[in-house]
Amino acid sequence: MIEIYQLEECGYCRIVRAKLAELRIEYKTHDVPRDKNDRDEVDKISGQRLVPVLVDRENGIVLSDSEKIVEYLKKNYG
Ligand SMILES: N[C@@H](CCC(=O)N[C@@H](CS)C(=O)NCC(=O)O)C(=O)O
Repeated sequence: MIEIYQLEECGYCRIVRAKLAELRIEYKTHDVPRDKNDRDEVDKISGQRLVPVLVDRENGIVLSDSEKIVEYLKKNYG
């Protein structure tokens, strides 16, 4: 299942959640700490500390940046 590292109030994360909903993709969320200094798990997974981050384990994909994530979802799940 697709996983998203995110914050509920983050506008970029909202864009990604909206695309997932539009494409009717099931996903699991991981809410990250507000302070990016506390986002060691995000850093370990993606090499940076901003959210959203998408993890698509089935396809071995880890993506950060909402625009890249939306493009990936459209191309692969649209
Ligand atoms: N260009 C990135 C921007 C992501 C971004 O700025 N995320 C914010 C949350 S909305 C963040 O993680 N900020 C942490 C910080 O800068 O301390 C995208 O489109 O995903």
